[in-house]
Amino acid sequence: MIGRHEKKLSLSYIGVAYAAFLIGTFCGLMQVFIRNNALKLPSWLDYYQILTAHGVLLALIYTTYFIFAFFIAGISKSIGNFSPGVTFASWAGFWVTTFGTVLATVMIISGKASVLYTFYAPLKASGWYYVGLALFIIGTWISGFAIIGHYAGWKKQNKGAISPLFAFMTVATLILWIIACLGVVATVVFQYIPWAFGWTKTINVELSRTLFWYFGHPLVYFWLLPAYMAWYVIVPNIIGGKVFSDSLARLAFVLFILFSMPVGFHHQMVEPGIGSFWKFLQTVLTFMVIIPSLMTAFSIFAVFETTGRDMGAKSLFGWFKKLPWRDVRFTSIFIAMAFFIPGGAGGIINASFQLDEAVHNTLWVVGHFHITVGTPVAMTFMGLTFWLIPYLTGRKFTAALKRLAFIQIFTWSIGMFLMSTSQHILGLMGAPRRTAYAGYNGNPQAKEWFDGLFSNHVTMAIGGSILFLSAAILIYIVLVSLFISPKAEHEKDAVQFPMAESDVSRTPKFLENWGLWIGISLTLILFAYAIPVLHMIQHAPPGSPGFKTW
Ligand code: HAS
Ligand code: CU
Repeated sequence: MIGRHEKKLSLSYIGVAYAAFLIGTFCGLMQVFIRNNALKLPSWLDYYQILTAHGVLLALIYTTYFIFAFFIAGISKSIGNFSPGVTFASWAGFWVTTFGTVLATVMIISGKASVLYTFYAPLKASGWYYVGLALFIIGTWISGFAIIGHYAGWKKQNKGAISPLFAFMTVATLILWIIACLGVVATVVFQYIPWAFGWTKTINVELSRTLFWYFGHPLVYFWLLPAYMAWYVIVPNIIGGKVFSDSLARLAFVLFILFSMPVGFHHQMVEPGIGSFWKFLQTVLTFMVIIPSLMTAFSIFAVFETTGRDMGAKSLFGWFKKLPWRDVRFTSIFIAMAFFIPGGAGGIINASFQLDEAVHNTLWVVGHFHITVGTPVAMTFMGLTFWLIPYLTGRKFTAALKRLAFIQIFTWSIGMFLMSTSQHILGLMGAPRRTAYAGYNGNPQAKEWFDGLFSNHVTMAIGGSILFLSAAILIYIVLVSLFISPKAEHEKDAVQFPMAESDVSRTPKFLENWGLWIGISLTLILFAYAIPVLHMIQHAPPGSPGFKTW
């Protein structure tokens, strides 16, 4: 049984997550209409302010809060409830993170931080915005260490035993997050804050971008890995099977710890000031980090097929029909996975040194992240929401809610398909990203390019509107399952946390040798970053003053 505090913590994280989701998706709706020239904003609101809010609230706040909700509920299920110390630290972490979130959001809404979610220097926000970001991260560290401490306590009591898969994956994801954040904390604390408050006059732009992307790439795996946890550990239970291979799943997560960090230059391919050797090296390492995703794809197909065959499927693809299509907890996540096939392929295109020249800074990249974080990750979180909230509140997920959930995931899929396809195609035609301005100064020839079925801003706006409709339905489902739906009276009606069995009998012990993996990870980071970063500091051009372009 989940404890009272774990339940409250998890629900508090979910509450903030969905508040951010509501405001964030509304900002997204406004954006597609501005780019379509159909919406003029009032003078106190501008495109870049909304774009910043959209990115920060959805990519950073919604994801992080949902992830912690999932971790806390799942870890208490897999290795038991928190001790008083862990509970106290978890609440402290929640409040520090939330204080940082509120501070940063207030700065964005008051128009003092329209610097987008990547906050590239020399754009300069109010110093309090960066303080908010720093507190946000420090809060997640406190919560993260609390969970790791809980895990360490379990290990001590179960000497020599291999930890349950869910707990292992939680710890791996948190280790990745903590190592990744070192870069963003370094730039925010030592570069942005002194500069924004006027204690230093200039900033080393190249260094700040490099420290940001050292964090920015593993950030995407901090979003992805909890979704993978659902794919590895939750989905097999829902379809009536078992984890395909415990060792394979653990190895995939270890590979993410090793190869997520030393690859940030693939976001800086076109930047001067980084030698092409170092860019190429990080390109190669980027291709290494694709491997655990391919292993995941293999493992998912394997679990679908073996489970289907156990249920009596005979022909080559007969197992496909045995999947529980009427269970929205499954169908939502299946669609999420399907979106990740083109999403991942697009990532491989971006990571290819030369091809990135064609797509960098275009709407293509925006299309890419809407079919990575915006669907595979977000829709997995939606699929989890459908049972996680009822599990925590003890309420029922009624037949009416199930029907609504199907409408919600289908509208999200259609909206995202329309929007992201047009974003990819528009991007290939050269439509820029990070800009409110979408045409080419009325150049008639340019207009023609943008008139195809999928290559125009109208399709993008239709997609965006369907997405907002879907978001509104989801918020309704969340509110009903939080406050209104009837309580499950009998134990058998109560919604369960579906966690699949995982056979650890053949799992090698060294996979849990965290010291080894952290050591190799840090070595790879030094190898990929030490020399180019040293060059950036030694041969830095004069630093840049700040600019407020909005
Ligand atoms: Fe990315 C830019 C490269 C994955 C998010 N990425 C971004 C940005 C974001 C983002 C937010 O190299 C924009 C940042 C900004 O604002 O500037 N990305 C990659 C690569 C991968 C990748 C190589 N990205 C992600 C994930 C994200 C994400 C995951 C979020 C969660 N990305 C890049 C690059 C850029 C970039 C460059 C910079 C571009 C530029 O110029 O600025 C890989 O990790 C992808 C590997 C994935 C696969 C897919 C495996 C498939 C699976 C599903 C199986 C499905 C099944 C269902 C079984 C190889 C696991 C069966 C269903 C049936 C229908 C049959
Ligand atoms: Cu990346």
